[in-house]
Amino acid sequence: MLAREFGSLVPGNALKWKALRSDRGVWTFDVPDQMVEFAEQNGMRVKGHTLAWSKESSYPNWFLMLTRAEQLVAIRDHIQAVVGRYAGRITAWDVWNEAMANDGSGLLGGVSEDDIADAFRWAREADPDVVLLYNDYKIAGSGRKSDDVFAMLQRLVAIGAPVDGVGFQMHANLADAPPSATEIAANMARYEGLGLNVTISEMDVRIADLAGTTDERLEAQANYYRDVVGVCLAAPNCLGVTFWGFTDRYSWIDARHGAADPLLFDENLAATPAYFGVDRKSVV
Ligand code: 9MR
Repeated sequence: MLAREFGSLVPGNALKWKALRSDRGVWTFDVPDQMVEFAEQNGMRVKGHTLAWSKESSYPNWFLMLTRAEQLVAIRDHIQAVVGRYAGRITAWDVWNEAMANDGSGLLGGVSEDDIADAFRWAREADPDVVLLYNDYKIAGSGRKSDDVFAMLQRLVAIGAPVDGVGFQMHANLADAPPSATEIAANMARYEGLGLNVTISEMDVRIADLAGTTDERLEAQANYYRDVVGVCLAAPNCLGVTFWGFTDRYSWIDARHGAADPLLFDENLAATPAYFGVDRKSVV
């Protein structure tokens, strides 16, 4: 199904620190290697996720025991090794994931903009051609966090850090007023003004908490998928759309929020109305 339906693949967890490096000195590349080979055999592109992440729980314990200075050296070594290993095979990387606070208090966890700039430089050195992205949630539409991330990327561009674009995660809950297509289009346009690309990087659309009949909820979901994907298609700087999973059977939403139906294929792998709402040209 992946090969038939999609043109690009993102290992959802297999390239994360915890998966690659659960023990210090041990690298576990077998799963991502298989995924990259699968993609190549099927003519799919691969995006990597993610080289650094401000959330502590995304790192193995041995990393958390290091001093801040040692952690930065470890991040440099990690980026050189992982980006270098897949150079020319992975076409885009999420370099830093979720660095910004939701409440306007700036960067999380003692990370500085210089640290983030360095990570982009190390990734660029390891692969001169790969697309380098900053990735975060609550930044697709308007609002404080969206503005904070934009301002940070503006500063990174101004100092010449090799940032190519930004990923809008797009974990949407239709019962919780997700950003409108108009807002997302305006946000993509301001990034275009900065010379940066955008992607819709982790889209899923929760409808479990929405009022109405099942058919009405599924229709609202299909409309939202269609509208957001349409915004990307119409924006000259939007590189593509990634869905955070393809079947509801394995969505993270089920584990985190209970039963839900956020994706293009249901738990039995049948296409949902949302699948038919998405213009397939956009699934790159
Ligand atoms: O879907 C992912 C889930 O299986 C993992 O347990 C979790 C922790 O690594 O990460 C989930 O994916 C997250 C992504 O890496 C970053 N943005 C938010 C995603 C959903 O939590």
